Amino acid sequence: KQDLWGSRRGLSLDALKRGFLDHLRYSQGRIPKIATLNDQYMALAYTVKDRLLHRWIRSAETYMKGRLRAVSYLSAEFLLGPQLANNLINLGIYEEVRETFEAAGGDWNALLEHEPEPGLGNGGLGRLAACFLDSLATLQIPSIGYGIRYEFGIFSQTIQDGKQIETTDKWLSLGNPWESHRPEIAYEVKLGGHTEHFQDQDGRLRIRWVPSHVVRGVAYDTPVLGYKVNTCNTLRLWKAEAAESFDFQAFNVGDYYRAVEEKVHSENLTKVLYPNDEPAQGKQLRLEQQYFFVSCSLQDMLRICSMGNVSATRFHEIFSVQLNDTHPTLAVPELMRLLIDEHGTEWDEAWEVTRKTFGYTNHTLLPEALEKWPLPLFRSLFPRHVEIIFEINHRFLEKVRARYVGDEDRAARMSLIDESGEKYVRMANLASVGSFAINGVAELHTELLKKDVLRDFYEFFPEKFSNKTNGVTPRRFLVLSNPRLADLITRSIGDTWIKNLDQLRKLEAYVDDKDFKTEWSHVKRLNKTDLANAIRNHTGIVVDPASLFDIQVKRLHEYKRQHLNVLHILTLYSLFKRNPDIDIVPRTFIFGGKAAPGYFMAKLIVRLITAVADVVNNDPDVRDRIKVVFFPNFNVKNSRLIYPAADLSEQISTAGKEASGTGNMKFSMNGALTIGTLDGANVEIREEVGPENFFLFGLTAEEVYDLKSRGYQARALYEGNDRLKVVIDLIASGHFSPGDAELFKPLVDSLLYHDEYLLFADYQSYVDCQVRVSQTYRDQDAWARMSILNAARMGKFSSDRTIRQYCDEIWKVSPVPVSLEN
Ligand code: DL6
Repeated sequence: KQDLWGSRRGLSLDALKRGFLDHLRYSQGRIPKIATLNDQYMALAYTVKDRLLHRWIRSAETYMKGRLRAVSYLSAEFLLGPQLANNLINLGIYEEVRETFEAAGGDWNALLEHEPEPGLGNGGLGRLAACFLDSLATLQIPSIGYGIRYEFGIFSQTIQDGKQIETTDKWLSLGNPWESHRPEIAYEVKLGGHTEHFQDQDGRLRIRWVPSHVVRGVAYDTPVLGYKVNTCNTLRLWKAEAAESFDFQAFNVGDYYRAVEEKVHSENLTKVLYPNDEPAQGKQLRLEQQYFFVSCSLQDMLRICSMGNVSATRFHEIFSVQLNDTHPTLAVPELMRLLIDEHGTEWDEAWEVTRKTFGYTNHTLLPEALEKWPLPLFRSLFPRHVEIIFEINHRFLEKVRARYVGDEDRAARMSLIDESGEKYVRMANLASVGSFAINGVAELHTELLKKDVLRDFYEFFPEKFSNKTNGVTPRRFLVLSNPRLADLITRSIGDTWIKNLDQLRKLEAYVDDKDFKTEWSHVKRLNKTDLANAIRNHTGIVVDPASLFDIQVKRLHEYKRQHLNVLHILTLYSLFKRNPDIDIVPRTFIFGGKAAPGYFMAKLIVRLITAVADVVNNDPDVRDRIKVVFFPNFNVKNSRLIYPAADLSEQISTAGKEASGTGNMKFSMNGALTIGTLDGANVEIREEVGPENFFLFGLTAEEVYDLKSRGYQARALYEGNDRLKVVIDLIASGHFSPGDAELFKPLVDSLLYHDEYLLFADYQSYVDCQVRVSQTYRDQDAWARMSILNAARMGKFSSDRTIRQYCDEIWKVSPVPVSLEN
């Protein structure tokens, strides 16, 4: 027995080896001699998962015993990234396992490369949710993440003939060793139909929802281990299945195909993650997804309450539920429905419970990204919820009208229903009314929410609002991604920084230490060489690791202004064309990121980057002094090569548009310097690292607002700036699109005649700032100093700090250590 336990639980190399060989034999049915890379990966993953499950069971037992208050994080996206290395790091056995695997002749890098990326998110919002799970477990907070088990995650991107091509992401095709299917944890989710009023045995008026369609949600659990603690929490993702595998009536009359149609329709529900930046209206399936996962999750939480003999009316005492943006907002009327219709709770009490349960995090200031759903669609899917929303709205607007007598405009703005034309359900209003706490994700963002997007709500209930600046986990984004730098830091200041990132401040003592600086720069050079090799493998482009690596990786969006970066590249290019001998600091411009498949302008920007790369990289006048690369399929997995290799991080969104950004934090943590606007969390990063260690340019959010209200004329700026004119004319001339001079016309026209995101207004300031970047880079010693100071001052941007603030100020939950002893 001891032996068996050893191979399942032990952390000694001997126990791990036995576990691995057992899984190879009994889970994969292979002997080492003929094991494929996939067999090796699966066997090692199962070996690690055994250790996780041991901790998971102990965590569940501890939580159950104490009837503890827990956090439930509802998110339509969890962008986890590969699990194996992260779990080994959190177990504290990464190095030993790597060495042993390699000593036995295994190819460790190939093994890590083999692991598919669970791309269950679009970008920042989904990755933030994954960082939060890591921090919650590391801080030993009882918590559960609830989301959707998409069969296909975010699409894979390839670049063909310079264009983005999307292919489906078949992340489950080789099996997923990390998840546990829990067929016994399943719930029915109703859709469509109508409601009926009836009297119950006690003569009370009740409402029953008679659906037209029922889907089953089945749980798939992934263990989430904290760093060097025994806490192992759960990420529970729901998969849709048919409630009945056949419509027997249809089957009986011989209509076999109609019978399976129902099954196919149900299973479609969790087939695919929708890319954001696409208009949501009309996407019925997406709305169904949102309801599906919140209904399963709330039913699950109510089951957990009843298992602990806690009545439904004490739900809010057991669970603090965070809505990650508005996607899970149907949880508000759904909890009301479950309490009133299924648990017989009176309205007032149900509302009290609901209001005390939810917190709402807003992640966007872009008006077009604020979700609203056509009322007719909403009613056709959720007839009961519409009744509940109308009642919430009625009671809420009574209070608004009582406070602001005669201010009908305000009432119309705050209404949960947009009635200005076609009727819509406003999800941000519903989330704001149905939550006890509302937060933005960076100081500036929260201020702008209060001043603009949610201003009426801030005036109505100011006490609900607070800021929680985002953070990222240093385990994945430093320890795992940048082992060389992590090792240098640990050798210098010890390893306490991994759990307490403020400790990085101790690095400041080394900024004038010559040897340390040499080592710091050496690490960067090695990381750049790794990235240069990957670039050559993926794109065929050869880049020089001695050049300044200037990197912009993030989703493609006009507000993020990848095309402003291109305008700078073309400014340098035109200098080379005028004087090929000009002395310019060699740079490699690296882009990465996906464009939403239906976002024409974003895809055109990808096209422009690759077209510029083709010309610039091959122009003899440039003589390889600048290179442009579009790194395909940027994701969590390959970000491991990218953040550690950056000299310069591009954070150049129009001020007031980026809610926070988290890439900005990942770059600085890895010693990149930032060129950026005063937008999102850039503002706080600059405050922390010091203005002298940050390359600032551009208009402030207030100046953007003023300029727009004065009437912005982009064309006048173009006419008045010779350099800008040369660059725009070069694009417009067809220089980068031989045979199709009109290719970039939509982009050029949108800049000349509209320039919504003020590229022209910020152009000169950006180009001037880039000159300062180059001048600084010429002094490698000064650059290394600034790089060290950036990393040293990143303590604030650990997601551990963010989660601590959520725990103390919103969720009111405390750590619960888990012991492995019974
Ligand atoms: O809060 C996480 C992340 C921020 O860092 C980004 O600035 C913001 O753009 C992103 N927001 C979204 C919005 N999606 N929706 N809704 O992804 O959130």
